[in-house]
Amino acid sequence: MTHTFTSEKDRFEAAGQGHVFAFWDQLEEAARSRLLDEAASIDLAEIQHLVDTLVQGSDSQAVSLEGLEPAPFIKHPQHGGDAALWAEARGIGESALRAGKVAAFTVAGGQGTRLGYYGPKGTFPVTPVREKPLFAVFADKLLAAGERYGVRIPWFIMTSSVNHAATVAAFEEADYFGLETDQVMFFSQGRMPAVDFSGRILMDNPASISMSPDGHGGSLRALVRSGAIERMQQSGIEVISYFQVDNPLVQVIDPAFIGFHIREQSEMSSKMIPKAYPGEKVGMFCQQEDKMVVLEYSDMPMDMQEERDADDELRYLAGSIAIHILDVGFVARIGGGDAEAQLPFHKAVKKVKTIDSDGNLLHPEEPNGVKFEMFVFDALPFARNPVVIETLREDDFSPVKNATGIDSAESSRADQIRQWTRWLGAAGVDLATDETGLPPFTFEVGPRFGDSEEAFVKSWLALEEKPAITDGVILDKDV
Ligand code: UD2
Repeated sequence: MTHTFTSEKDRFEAAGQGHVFAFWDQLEEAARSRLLDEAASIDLAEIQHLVDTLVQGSDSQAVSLEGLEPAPFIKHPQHGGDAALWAEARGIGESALRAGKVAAFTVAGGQGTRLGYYGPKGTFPVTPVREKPLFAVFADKLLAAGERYGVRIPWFIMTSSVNHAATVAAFEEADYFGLETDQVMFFSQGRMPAVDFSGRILMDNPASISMSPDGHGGSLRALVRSGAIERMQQSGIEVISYFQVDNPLVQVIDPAFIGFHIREQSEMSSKMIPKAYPGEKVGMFCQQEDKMVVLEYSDMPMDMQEERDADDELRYLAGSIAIHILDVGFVARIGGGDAEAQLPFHKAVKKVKTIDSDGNLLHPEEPNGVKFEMFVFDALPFARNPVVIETLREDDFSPVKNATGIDSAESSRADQIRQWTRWLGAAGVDLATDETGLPPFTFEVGPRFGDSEEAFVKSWLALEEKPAITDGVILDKDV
């Protein structure tokens, strides 16, 4: 260890970051070894470059708007899209599913601080009656799709060092939510150190660097580094259905989406929803110099977000809801470190708990540091034939991000009930609702009873005794 310590200390001192080892003499053996591991994982040249460009550079965070145009997208049949084309895409996707070429992938490494919930976000209870956690909802959707297509769909879950052990423990405790143990693979994403505004690496405590997850864009590197991509290649998986951990409405397996991706020989495809209002806080799909890009709402001036076309529709209409299809070969290339296709880092200015030069803990009241994150949608400009398809918000997107109000547990529960109410209506059962489509009571439908209107209607019609839909009713396969 002495040799490693000497070489690491030299490396950090040469980069002006020698303070990382300031308390070395006072540390126990185990703490020294952990600190050395943390230090060794840091690419100091990369940090210096990020400090020069993002923290101290005059161009920091400036995003070019030059040549920006709205991106084209494939319209949903309910909004004038070509129904025959969608049916064809669905057929292609279903064939890929039956052939076992599709895996599901959830990014679940985030810290979930806005929600004020300190377990892994996937364990947050979301369904209205049984209060099933997000992971259970996704597992049921995978079971439903697996039964439909006669396959066992593998599920890859990216965690971070903050929640890896707790995530695995939650699956073990819940018997993998009905999935088989070897159907699920967990891996932890990479980390990046936080720096102060002068570029000094911040220490979390005398024995540890302040490190945080490297963003959902880190998933591409992590998929490769963890061996997940190799495992997919060995088992004949060709496409990955990517979604975030916070969205119980997501169609975790959507055959039409998969089909469009394959039909267009795309390397990365995405879903959009029309923005509800100009300032809605989602990224926007745009075209720039013939490349597909996503621009965060904070990077586009409000007057551009408010521009309208001749039909009085928002020009920058296509909101990103972070649902993608990724080609396994594409992830292998980008995540494997293709020098021509590096995802950029973005900076986030935050309050970072840290220590002073005597090792005393500081709890800053104002932002004192910068964290670095990659975003997965920054892979789009490197993808061949990126395709964007429209989806219906009410059938794909109702994230749980905040404790109350918009995008909260409450709004998401209501959106789930509205969806099941619409499906009941399609099956001929009209519930009395308010003007938003919400009945005055709570009930629940499990994905294995119905994970789409079509599947729901089929299950409902097959019921010999149809229950009255009242408060607390549960419709599910084994209920
Ligand atoms: C993201 C998008 C936004 C919109 C919205 C839809 C960005 C910058 N913005 O906003 O445009 O599409 O989602 O819901 O992406 N995660 C990790 N590791 C990390 C960081 C995040 O796995 O290091 C996961 C996290 O667990 C979650 C997802 O990525 O599943 C989204 O993270 P977020 O909550 O930070 O994204 P948000 O709401 O700012």
